[in-house]
Amino acid sequence: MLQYPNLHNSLRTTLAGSTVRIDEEGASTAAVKRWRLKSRRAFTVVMANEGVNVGFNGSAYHPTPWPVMNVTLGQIVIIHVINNDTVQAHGFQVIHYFDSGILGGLAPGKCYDVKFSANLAGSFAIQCNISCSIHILMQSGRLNINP
Ligand SMILES: [Cu+2]
Repeated sequence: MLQYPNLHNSLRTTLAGSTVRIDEEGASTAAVKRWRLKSRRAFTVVMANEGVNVGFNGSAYHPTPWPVMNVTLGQIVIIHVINNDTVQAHGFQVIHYFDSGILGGLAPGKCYDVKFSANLAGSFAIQCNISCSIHILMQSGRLNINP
């Protein structure tokens, strides 16, 4: 039974305007359910060998580290990786969180979503982990997980 309809509507409004996700947690019974709110941070990394995005999001034209992604401990992190290079594959690896990298690299024109829960604070390198002609421009990405 809904005892606090105004509170409920307020929560609905809050949820509708944000990017939180609700995860069911633990055992539930007919009477009691526990919910945990997890917020998300989404980023896009474009890999390219021409135009404004050369490297990772134009890392060719920026001082390192680049790009820098800042999140808060406990958030769900989604990195949309897009390879706009028309001729070659590029790698994408996040130290600790995605050590394997995209297997075989990401082929030209392809996309890949890297998703994980930020459960360890620190600063983690993001880099290309396969051989490519602009490899040196793709070694200085950063993911900062802040407490
Ligand atoms: Cu490379």
